[in-house]
Order: sequence, then C-alpha cells, then structure tokens
Amino acid sequence: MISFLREAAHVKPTPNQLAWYDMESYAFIHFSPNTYTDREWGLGDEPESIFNPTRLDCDQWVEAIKSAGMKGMVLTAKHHDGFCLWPSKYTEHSVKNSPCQKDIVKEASEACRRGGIKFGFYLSPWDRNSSLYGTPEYNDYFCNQLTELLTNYGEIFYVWFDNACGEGPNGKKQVYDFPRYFELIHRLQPKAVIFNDFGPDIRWCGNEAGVARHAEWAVVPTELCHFAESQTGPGPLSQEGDLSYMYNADDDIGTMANILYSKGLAFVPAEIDMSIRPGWFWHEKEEPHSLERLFHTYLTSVGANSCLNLNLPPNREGLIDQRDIQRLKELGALLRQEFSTPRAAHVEKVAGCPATQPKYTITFEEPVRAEELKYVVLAEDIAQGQRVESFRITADFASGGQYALAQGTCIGHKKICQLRDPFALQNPLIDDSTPEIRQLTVHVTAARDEVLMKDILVY
Ligand code: FUL
Repeated sequence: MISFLREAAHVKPTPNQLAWYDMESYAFIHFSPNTYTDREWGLGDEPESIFNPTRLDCDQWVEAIKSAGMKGMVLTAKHHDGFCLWPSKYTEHSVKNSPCQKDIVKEASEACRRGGIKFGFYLSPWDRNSSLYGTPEYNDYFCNQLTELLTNYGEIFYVWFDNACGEGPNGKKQVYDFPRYFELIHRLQPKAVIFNDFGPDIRWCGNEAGVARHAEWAVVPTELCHFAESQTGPGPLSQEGDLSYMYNADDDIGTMANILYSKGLAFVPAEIDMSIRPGWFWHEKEEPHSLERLFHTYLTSVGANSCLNLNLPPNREGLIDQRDIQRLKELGALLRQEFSTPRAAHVEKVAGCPATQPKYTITFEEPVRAEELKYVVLAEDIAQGQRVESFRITADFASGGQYALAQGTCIGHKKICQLRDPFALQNPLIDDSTPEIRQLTVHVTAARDEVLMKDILVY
C-alpha cells in the first residue's frame, strides 16, 4: 500500500504541462455564425453570407485578454456548425464565402504574437455541416483541417477538443479517431498541450460554472483519462473492485479512496472553462458576470490547482463588447491590488517533523493584526509530483495561543487560501483585544510522500 502511494506521489507532468500551468489563465474566444443567429449550437445550414464582422479587430481582443492578466487565446476555429474561421481548402462552409473575406485564424494568431500572448484553437469534432460526418472519411477530413491549422499559423500552445455530439438517437454516429488526431499534433506541434475530456494532457473539470472540486488532483486514474499514459502500477485494491463507473462530473476523482482501486495513475490537471457571460457566444441581451463572481472564479480555478479558460465572445462587429472590456479591466486591477506584493516574512521548515507531515513557520518582519491578513498562497514543487492530501494554517500568538485560519485538501501548482473576502460585508469577527500576530504555521497533516513545497506567500 505505502509503495503505491509513493508511486502516486512521483507521477510527474511533462514540460508542456508545466508551461501550461504557469500560464494560469487564458481566454476562449467563441465566434461563428451563432454570433449572428443568437444561437449556442448552430444547425450547420446557416448561409455563409450572415457572417459579417464589419469592424473586426483582433488586437482589441488581445488587449482585453491582457488587461485581465491572461496569457493566451483559444479561438473556436470551427464550432459544431462546421463553419471555418479560416479559408480551409476542404470545405466551402467558411469565411472564404462570407462577406468578411478575412482569415480570422491568421488575424487572431498574428495579433497574439504582436501582443506577446500564446495562441491555440478549438476544432470541434462534432460537425453539423460536413456531409462526411458519420463516415470513416470524416476522420480524414478532420485531420486535413487539423493539418492546415497546425502548419499555417505559427506556434500553437493548445488544441482543445470536446466530445460533444448532439445528433440524437437516430442521428449520424461518428467514431472520432482521437489517437490519430493526437499523433498529428505531436508531430506538427510538439509543444502543444491537448485538452480532451479523457486526457491526454488536460481534462475538463466537469462543469461550466467556474469551480474546481474540493480536492482537484492532477494525478488521476487512467480509468477516467484513458488517453493519458499510466505512470504507476495498479493500486492495492484494483483486484477487489473497479473504477469503471468514474465520470468527469463525479466529485471525487483523484482522492485517496479512489486511487487505491485504480489500475494506474496519470498526470492530467483540470481546466476550468467558463464564459464571462451566461452564453459562450455573444447575445445582445446578456451582461457580463459581476466582478465578484469573476474574482471568486479565479480563486476556485487558478487558486485550486487548475487553469482558467475564460470565454470572451466577440460581438457582431467583430469586437469584444465594451461591457466585457470594462469588467476585464476591473478584474485585472483587483488581481493586481490583491496579489502584487506579498507581505515581508521569513519562512522556515520546522526541524524534526515527519517528512509527510512537515510544519512551516512564517514569521513577519512586523507584527500584523488578524484583519490585515488576506490570503495565504501555497505551491508544491509540482514538477516532482503532487503529494499533499491535507493541511491546516494557524495564527500563532506571542502569548502561546493559536487561532485556526484555514484548512484545505490538496495544494498542487497553487492553492489560494482566502482569509478575507474583499466583497464581504462582514469579515471574520474582530475586536480590540485580538492580539497581534507575529507568526503563522502551515501544517501539512497528510501527504503521499515527502512534501516538497515551492512557495509559501502571505498577502
Ligand atoms: C462544449 C460546447 O458544446 C459548447 O458549445 C462550448 O463550445 C463549450 C466550451 O464546449 O462542448
């Protein structure tokens, strides 16, 4: 049993996954004929003539993305309606037959490069326009389109695939040849990470509401992420039962009880995808979510061992809506306000603690009052694997007393423990007798192997 936990603790990310983690947040851009028909899922028979962004400006998209501190763009090169935002050789259903006449993939990728952010794309496997859909030839068609996107637009950091297919019980059934798509991406863009519900590199978190699980492990059973490579042997209970029930909307995936039943574990972190508005595409009547909602989404994604893919839908003119621009600026300003300068402190590992239950003291240069402490940010050295199962944080008073500040489950790439909420009307109760705090203790209460902390910061 213990040797299996040790194996679990040594499941490691690839350099591409580490580079992805460090981006922390990037933006989805959903743009298609749906923008003009007010739909979310196009039917595939929309005339190309309706796609007419008269003021298309991808530099404006990039500015909006950067204003909220996001580091990349993921463009819907083709959504379920099959309409291509680039003039593909393999279909007539694209920008080339629209009044727009622009290669939007080119415009967007070049704007990203000018603005110093990364570029990736979403190519929907479900295609309601292609007459080949439902036949083996569709996979050739799909690979041809992938090849165009992977070879003509510079470096691609991300290829995003879903498994959507809403053809209904009597509709066409397409068997997607994902291994073939992955092989093509590895060959043509070796630095790209691939998103898919079942791996290989990044998985879906299971909701579109912007929240990670209570314990969002990057080390997960291959029963869920069967496209990822297993890095361990079977768990000690793998003969006693199985994880075939496991689904990506389940609440527990990488937790201890589950991994013991697994046939093997892989490194596949979660992406949290959410739109800035209720819909993925632009609809005139929709408003962006509140600043409070977006800030909390940041804490429950970037601050919960995941990356955030926040969707910004261009409007019919081809511009990000001014209401969204305003909200993104507010978000960027709030993130800078809350997280730019950590409090001056000295972090020390307490000698003599067990390797899987270490304690770290954080001693402030100047004593602080409880109400001045806002966040504790923890990070494991994720390149070596993910290990921490649970931790607690206390404030230590000079008088010898302790005050519980936060508790949590896993840490991983980044865990933000929020002590005060900038939007709360009433934060933790305080009174004049609350002593000043000179020191905090971070106590890891369970881990799978020796804990390797990378950062402990207080804001
Ligand atoms: C889903 C799609 O069905 C939605 O339309 C949207 O694109 C979302 C990001 O992915 O699979």
